[in-house]
Amino acid sequence: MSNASIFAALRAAFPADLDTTAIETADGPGAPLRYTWRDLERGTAMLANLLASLALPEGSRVAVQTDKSVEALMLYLAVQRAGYVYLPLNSAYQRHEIEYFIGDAEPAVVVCAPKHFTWISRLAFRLGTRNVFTLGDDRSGSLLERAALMSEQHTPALKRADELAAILYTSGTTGRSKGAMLSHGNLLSNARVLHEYWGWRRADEGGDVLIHALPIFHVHGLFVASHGALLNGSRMIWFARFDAKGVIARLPEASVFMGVPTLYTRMLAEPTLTRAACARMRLFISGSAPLQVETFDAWRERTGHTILERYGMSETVMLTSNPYRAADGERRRGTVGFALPGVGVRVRDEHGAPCAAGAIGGIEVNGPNVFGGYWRMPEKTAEEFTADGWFKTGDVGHIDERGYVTIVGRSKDLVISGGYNVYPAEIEGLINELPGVAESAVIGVPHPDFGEAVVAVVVPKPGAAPDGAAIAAALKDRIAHFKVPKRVFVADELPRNTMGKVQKNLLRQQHQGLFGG
Ligand code: MLC
Ligand code: AMP
Repeated sequence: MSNASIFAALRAAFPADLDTTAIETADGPGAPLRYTWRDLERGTAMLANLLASLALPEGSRVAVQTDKSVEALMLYLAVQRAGYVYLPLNSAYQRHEIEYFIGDAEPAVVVCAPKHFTWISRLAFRLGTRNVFTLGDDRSGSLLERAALMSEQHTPALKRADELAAILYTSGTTGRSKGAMLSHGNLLSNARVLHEYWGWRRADEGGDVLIHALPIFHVHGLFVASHGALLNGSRMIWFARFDAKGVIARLPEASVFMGVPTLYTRMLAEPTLTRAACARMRLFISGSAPLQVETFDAWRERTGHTILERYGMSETVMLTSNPYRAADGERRRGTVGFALPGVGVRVRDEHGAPCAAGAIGGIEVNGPNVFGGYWRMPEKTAEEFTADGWFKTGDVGHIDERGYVTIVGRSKDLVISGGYNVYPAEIEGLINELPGVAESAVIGVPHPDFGEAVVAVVVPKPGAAPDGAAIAAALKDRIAHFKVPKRVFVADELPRNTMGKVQKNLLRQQHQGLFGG
């Protein structure tokens, strides 16, 4: 059997000269730090040997909540190298959220930041996890201490394409997060398609250099960006945190940048973003949230570059992309481009009938990139696939005669704020538990920085007078802060239709000018 492991494919793409730079840090403790390809080879081997020494059952999950660092990327690669299942967790998640993920995924190993060890280890041991390690953003912690004792030789695990490689939790519309199960085949097929479609240049073709400034706990930073550079043997300039001025200062050394729209609007606010700064750049890619046409136009005007917008999901990795090569068509603003090679994208009406070109309906997809289902939720999985095996994305849009896909909305009740997904049902459930609250509605309203911002409207219980700021403060103790409403309004009642359903569209209209967006 040939090895279908994502790690094996990435390793095979390392340059022949392992002593050249693979990653250079731009910020964080000790920056600039230079990691060679040999460092990645050795580091991942030692970490994989550490995992192997734990004699974990096949298919064990390794849950990771750490700050972004090159060692954290190595840990991801080592989990793939050792053949286990990687489970990344947003570093903003708090106890309430972490408890759910560990309880649901039952990881054999948990790796956390040293500052969280006390509570996370207690929680993990109670939920049955045997191994808890720490990893700091400054190379501190028990993970690297233990790995340092391991051999630098490790034979990558042999994997079939359908074997599980990662679980990415996406919040559910009913409030319970679902773990999207991605296989080696899902990850590798998508990485290869993007490698070809976006024309990655190897060293002998001018050598792409990627600025990596996204978090590595989501599809965008972890798979699209990291796999893209690694599969091409390309150097990365590594930002632990996005910083508009800092990124612009490094553009002259780079050729590829990937970001969510907020990163583009923040860079546009900097006078140092000029044509000269972007002169060596080959490709700017945007995704994870809608790119405003104003941003698209302003970027072209200021830099001379046309942002390439693409569309994907945790469940499917990348689905569509505007063309890279002019011969394939223009990068059309407001669209997410064409279905990627090998990916099926179709639009269906509410009865499941095909929509004509240009007609709006639910977007459904299939292909080797589409996940196998939600972790331990077979009914939920069955609901999200059509009888003929297409995945219902929950996005609403249309496809024109040329094949350009446009997303016009979502049938799922979801807010995307600065590229992070927030599910109103989760926040409403927590608000409704607070004293004095009868009910609530959480909506997304236009926001100049985050695209959409989370806002809540709360109805008090009779005689109660809950305070909006106090509600937001109470939520900050419970959930990741990016999910906490930026504003909380108190109202006598929520608008409802004749069926009794809350009319969120009316609330959105009422508050649309809130942030001047
Ligand atoms: C941070 N905050 C946010 C926020 N990010 N609030 C709303 N939405 C966001 N996205 C809040 C924090 O909670 C904090 O609040 C305050 O802002 C400052 O925090 P910070 O950490 O200093 O913020 P900053 O570094 O400026 O972060 C902004 C950002 C970040 C845009 C750089 O959000 C980011 O990296 N977004 C990218 C997300 C991403 O990679 N998505 C890809 C998903 S994959 P307080 O109250 O604590 O002060 C996917 C599939 C696909 O969707 O197609 O790619
Ligand atoms: P996630 O669950 O974090 O993977 O988010 C996936 C969702 O992000 C998709 O279902 C879309 O709603 C949204 N999304 C991703 N890329 C784009 C894009 N380019 N334009 C609009 N929405 C996008």
